[in-house]
Amino acid sequence: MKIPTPMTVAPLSWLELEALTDFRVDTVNGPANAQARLRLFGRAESDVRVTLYRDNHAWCPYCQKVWLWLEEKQIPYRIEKVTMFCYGQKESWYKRKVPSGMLPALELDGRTITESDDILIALERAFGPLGSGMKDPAVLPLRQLERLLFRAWCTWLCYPVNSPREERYNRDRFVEVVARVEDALARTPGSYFLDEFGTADVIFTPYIERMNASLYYYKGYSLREENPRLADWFAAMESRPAYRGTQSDFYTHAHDLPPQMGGCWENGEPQMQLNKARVDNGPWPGLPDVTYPEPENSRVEALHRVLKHRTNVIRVNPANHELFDEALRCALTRMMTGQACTPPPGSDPALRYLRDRINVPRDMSIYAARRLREALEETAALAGDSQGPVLPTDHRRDQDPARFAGN
Ligand SMILES: N[C@@H](CCC(=O)N[C@@H](CS)C(=O)NCC(=O)O)C(=O)O
Repeated sequence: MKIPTPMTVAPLSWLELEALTDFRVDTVNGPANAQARLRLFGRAESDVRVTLYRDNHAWCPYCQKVWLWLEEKQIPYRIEKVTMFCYGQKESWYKRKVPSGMLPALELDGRTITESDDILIALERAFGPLGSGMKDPAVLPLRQLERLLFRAWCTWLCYPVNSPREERYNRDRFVEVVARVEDALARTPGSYFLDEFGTADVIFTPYIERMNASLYYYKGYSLREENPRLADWFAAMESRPAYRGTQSDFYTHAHDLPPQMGGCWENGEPQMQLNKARVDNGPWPGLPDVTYPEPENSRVEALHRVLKHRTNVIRVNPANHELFDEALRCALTRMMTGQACTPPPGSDPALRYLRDRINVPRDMSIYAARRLREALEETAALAGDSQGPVLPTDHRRDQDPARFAGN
């Protein structure tokens, strides 16, 4: 008996796809977003005293700390984006400004400041603290605790071990420090580190987010699910639009961390294997990288972002451009209509090449990225099971911003 092939539809044209999205975002005065080059929060451009130099990929944790602070305080600022070493060549104009090339840097009334802590201290002097400030006696021990947690995380994640015993030891040391973080959070009635949201929360955010992602993926340990106070803290952070705009996802962190950290080491345990497969291949709904409800416009956001950059997205794909053009329209047709659309034969690795390179929040928000990855994967599966080229772990020059010039 002949097995009936599922009904599939023809791909929509680019014009038809364009008609399906009305996504608009005010990058200057709207919610925090990774695309903005200027943030005014309703103020005049002449009020801008600050320029933040941060990485193109919206990946750098120390940049996220300053970014979040500026967003929470609603300080008007400009954004200049710089390439990190592992993605490509550092811009020479930036090296003239900051010879080490390190990020972030900030210009405040024409004075250049580096080192994220010094930047926050200078910003506090100019604009007042965010809740309790950097040198507040309640904040200082929390800043130390954050560094302790950071070191315990690095020791567990970023060094190879010689035995399961050593692996367990590193895990136990990390879990001990997490228990101290839980105690610190338990000391206040609310969900934040102190009575009200402030600097301490901003300082913990970048690395707790990266710990949550990397330990889930490389160690099978779910920071957010195994620690109730941290779960509450995450949920409280996710209620803040400023955080949502800077928030990344498991997929992005799992693949962006190794080149930055000099390697992330899998422990090979069954839970780790399950988590890794799920982050890489789905199903993505329900992953503990995000818990606020999906916004209604996640698909139109994803479509809008692909349409905006489609020329480059097609140009940098290793596949034949015509083949990928059609395959990509198939995936977008599926995402927008829910109907299967069979892509041309041989386009499966090209679709997965893109699936593997959607970066949150650089390209789009968490839920938009999930929808797009899902559509790319489901569409690729109709053509075959060939994967794209394996993602490099010692650099990410496949993401060199120079290849996307004009974006
Ligand atoms: N202590 C510095 C650390 C900054 C830092 O390590 N920045 C990294 C990115 S996360 C960097 O700029 N590395 C150079 C590069 O990758 O291009 C701070 O707090 O600002």
